[in-house]
Amino acid sequence: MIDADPEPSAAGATTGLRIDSDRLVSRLMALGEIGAIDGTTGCARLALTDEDRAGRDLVVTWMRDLGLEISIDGIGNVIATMPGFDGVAPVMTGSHIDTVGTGGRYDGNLGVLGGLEVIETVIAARERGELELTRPLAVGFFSDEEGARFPPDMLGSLVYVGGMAVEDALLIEDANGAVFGTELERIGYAGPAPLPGPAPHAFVELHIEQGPVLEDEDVTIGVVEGVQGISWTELTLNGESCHAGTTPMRLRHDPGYVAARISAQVRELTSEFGEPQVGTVGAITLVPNLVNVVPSIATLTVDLRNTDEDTLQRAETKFRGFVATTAEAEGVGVETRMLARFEPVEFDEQVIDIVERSAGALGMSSRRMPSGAGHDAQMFARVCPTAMIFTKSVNGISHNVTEYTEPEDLEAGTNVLLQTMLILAETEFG
Ligand code: HGY
Ligand code: MN
Ligand code: MN
Repeated sequence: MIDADPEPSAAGATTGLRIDSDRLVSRLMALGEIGAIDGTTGCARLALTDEDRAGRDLVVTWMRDLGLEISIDGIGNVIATMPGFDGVAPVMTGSHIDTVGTGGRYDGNLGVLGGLEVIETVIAARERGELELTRPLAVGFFSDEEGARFPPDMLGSLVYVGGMAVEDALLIEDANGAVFGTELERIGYAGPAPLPGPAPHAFVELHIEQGPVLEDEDVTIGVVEGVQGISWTELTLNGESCHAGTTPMRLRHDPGYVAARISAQVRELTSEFGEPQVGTVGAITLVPNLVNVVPSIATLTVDLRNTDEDTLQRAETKFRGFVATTAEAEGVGVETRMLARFEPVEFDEQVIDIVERSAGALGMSSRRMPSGAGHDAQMFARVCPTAMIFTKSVNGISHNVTEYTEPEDLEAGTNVLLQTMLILAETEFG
């Protein structure tokens, strides 16, 4: 039994146990080689691609080597649990190993491999008789967290917690018409485990911050209190293609012009609303995309986020009004498709407090903060006490091949995860 003092002593939290950071970093580098982008330290493992399959196979091998019980469910989530606890609800950690197209080696991967490292450390301590647990620890990776290929993001964990029927999720198509369920079968990860999945005792996710705050303030650990609201919209603007030289401006119905105006307005809207409002037009495609042809179609995506739901709704209303007015003035038709919409999420105060005290007990500086990015933890917050741990991102960069986190910060975050999971295993929630 760990000296299960939920008040970890300053000497070293609940136990002097520490992770093996060399082993953690070597696994992160090995996984990062799968889908590696030539000439960079980045990698591309879009959900359900061959690269994603290869990454999954590697991590599942590591899970099996530890003797963990592995479940794969109907949306492709993989959860590995310490055996021998007769179905007692686990303390679960995890994240994702799919990446965006210009991804780094740490986004999501740290949460999965950090969780695996914690479990390996705990298994060894138990074998040495230094530790007893009343609850198992589990680590998972959840399908299609990025949503970059199959929107919405956090799809696997959303289905796991019952936020979307698996039947509906399996029908989602990517931009080329590939179907989620078909791709999942193709890579061999359509599993038998039931959905929604069983709620864990508690869930805590380790993740890189992906922003500049911890580095700017030189704080080691982010104690994440919640996740901001997310609104993803896809717009298809239908105009009329014509000759770029012969067609007078007054006769044009140019969706490319409307798309450009929308993109500029999204930026202006964030200035008008002020922080923390953010807005991004990440994808614009024109058809036929030729120098001397006024486009017939423009497709673009708009990502709006805010920590406050009412403000996010006001931003959506303002943006939609602008789209309607601008398109009408140009004689361009508009088709709208919501790709993702999640309200802001607040994490559990007790778990937040345990993360904060674990960092303090390990002598690490920490600060409370919201998450600007979406994470699988925001879905688990629907079914169990949940919070997150952030560790620094160099230059605050992520979703970029130069994404980097120093080894000592990878180690710090994973040791806080270790302590937090051990305390959660001994904590009963009201
Ligand atoms: O988009 C996000 O916030 C996350 O990276 N899926
Ligand atoms: Mn992530
Ligand atoms: Mn990401």
